[in-house]
Amino acid sequence: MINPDTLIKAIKNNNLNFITGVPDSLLKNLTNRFDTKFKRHIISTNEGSAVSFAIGYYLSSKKPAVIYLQNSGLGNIINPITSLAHPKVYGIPMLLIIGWRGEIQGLKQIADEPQHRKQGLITIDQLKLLNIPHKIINSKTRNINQIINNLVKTSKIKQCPVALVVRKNTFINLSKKKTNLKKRLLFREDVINEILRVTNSKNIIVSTTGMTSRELYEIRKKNKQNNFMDFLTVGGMGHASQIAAGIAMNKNKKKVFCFDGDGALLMHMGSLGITAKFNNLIHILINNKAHDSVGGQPTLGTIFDFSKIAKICGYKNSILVKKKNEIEKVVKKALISKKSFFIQINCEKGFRNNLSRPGRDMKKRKLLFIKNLQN
Ligand SMILES: Cc1ncc(C[n+]2csc(CCOP(=O)(O)OP(=O)(O)O)c2C)c(N)n1
Repeated sequence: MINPDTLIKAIKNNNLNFITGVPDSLLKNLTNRFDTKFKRHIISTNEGSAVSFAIGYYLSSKKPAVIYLQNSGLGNIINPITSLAHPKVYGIPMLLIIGWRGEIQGLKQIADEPQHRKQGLITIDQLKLLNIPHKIINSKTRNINQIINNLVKTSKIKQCPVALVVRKNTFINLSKKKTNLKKRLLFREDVINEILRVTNSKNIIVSTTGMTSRELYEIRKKNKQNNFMDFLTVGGMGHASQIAAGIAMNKNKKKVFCFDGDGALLMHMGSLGITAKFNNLIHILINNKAHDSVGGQPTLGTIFDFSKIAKICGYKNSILVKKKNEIEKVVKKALISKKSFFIQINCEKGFRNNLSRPGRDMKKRKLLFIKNLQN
């Protein structure tokens, strides 16, 4: 395996000193080093925004920035890359570091979650289509220095984005930190448990990407409750609330919950103004102030009061909850309210390490969801 500091050194040897991006579990052993290794490291809210920041950085420093992302973030960067950074437009040098979920080895795709199947399959073709010169590395790659030197050189000569594509288990973990679920603290799983105590099988729940959906699935299983009215937004991070809004618009006699995350909400925060329009929508933001599902990197949730933002965006009711014993009361209030409702619940980051994963047949889940929604 590669020591993440070897790659960081290679990047710095090329005089690249600014790094930004959105965290990813596959890259976490690398990205968790950035705060101490780079003078400037900004955790962005969206991969497309990170690329745009990099454009501004280049224009004002003449130096390429480094942007890290999971390959699912390619969807978010395609617009600023194609319409701005591509050599057919401005031609902006930058180095992308992309974690390759659902990677292809030889002719086979390694097993990964359903949301990574298609994205994993097309990642390299997408880079080719975007004319992004790239290099794939894995745990056995030895000539990291040379690879980075060549990529940066190409980026500067061709005035274009270049990419380093990283396979699973490439970097060793230099962090000694262990997450410790201290009993008396409030975690996301406790929050979901509390909410489910007051909801019933007629309520629709749309849950966000990452551990929220896994925990919802797990709690349903443990409580032997059916989960046919739960829509798990396993991919498309940041879009759960709009899915909930689409359902709420058509099912206006039913209460539709969105279980959102701070990282996810921040990714497309403008949509708050749309969700706020639906009076049967209960938007619950579980704010653990981190990208907990992919390594616990901090988000702007550390400083934002989302309940105030939601109010400004048009939610008729918006409440901040900090204690476990307040959750039930507030959710009950939301269930009888005739106006749109936003609830921010603050909690700690951390999750059990024996969480199971939702089944893999997403089409079957979709059909069950649609069928149950009609009743
Ligand atoms: C477009 C995109 N970028 C990055 C990811 C990787 N990813 C999955 S979950 C997650 C963290 C989500 O953070 P938050 O919404 O705060 O929820 P938490 O994990 O803290 O519960 C990230 C970055 C992704 N799935 N999609």
